Amino acid sequence: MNDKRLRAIRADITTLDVDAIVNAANSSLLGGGGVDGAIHRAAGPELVHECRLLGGCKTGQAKLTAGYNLPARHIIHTVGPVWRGGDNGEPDLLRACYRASLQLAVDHEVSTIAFPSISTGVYGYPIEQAAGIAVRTTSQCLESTESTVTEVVFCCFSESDLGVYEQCLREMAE
Ligand code: AR6
Repeated sequence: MNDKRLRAIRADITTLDVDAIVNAANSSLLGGGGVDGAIHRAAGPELVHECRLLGGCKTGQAKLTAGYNLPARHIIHTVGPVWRGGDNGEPDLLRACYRASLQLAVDHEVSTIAFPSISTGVYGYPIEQAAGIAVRTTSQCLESTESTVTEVVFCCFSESDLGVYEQCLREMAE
């Protein structure tokens, strides 16, 4: 299946002019390093004020805030699993992140959305496995629901990650 709504690019996710960007957050939702730190810096201090009211977020779940100073209207914060070898429910939890984020996107009538490569930085999830889950789960979600989403961008930070995502998209198209 060749889903034309999905594509991968190399970019800083904070610069993307989409309806919603997804943040690879931690369960406090109060900021951190990596893409989370970049999003908080670019959105500005009002973001953490809103996040404080949300009461955190469990692994595999997602919560939505405004985008503040970002071009994106919304930020969907999700908490990916920490990689502990792969036998501790990590694939199910990572799938749950994509599902929960896309459900929130539909609930808020989001049309264009960008995901970072959740869990594959500090949290150590192997990129090949994580990218496969990202691409397949997203495609399934768009197929199975009356989705408002017309475009999903997998926003990679490195050239090598982009290569992995492009390979996954090609494999799905075969
Ligand atoms: N735009 C797009 N992708 C980025 C950006 C950016 N500006 N910056 C980093 N990445 P990570 P995780 C990529 O570590 O593994 C935080 O401290 C990065 O290269 O940000 O889910 C949170 O608070 C990698 O490919 O998220 C949590 O404590 C991907 O984003 C913890 O890290 C994810 O790497 C979450 O760890």
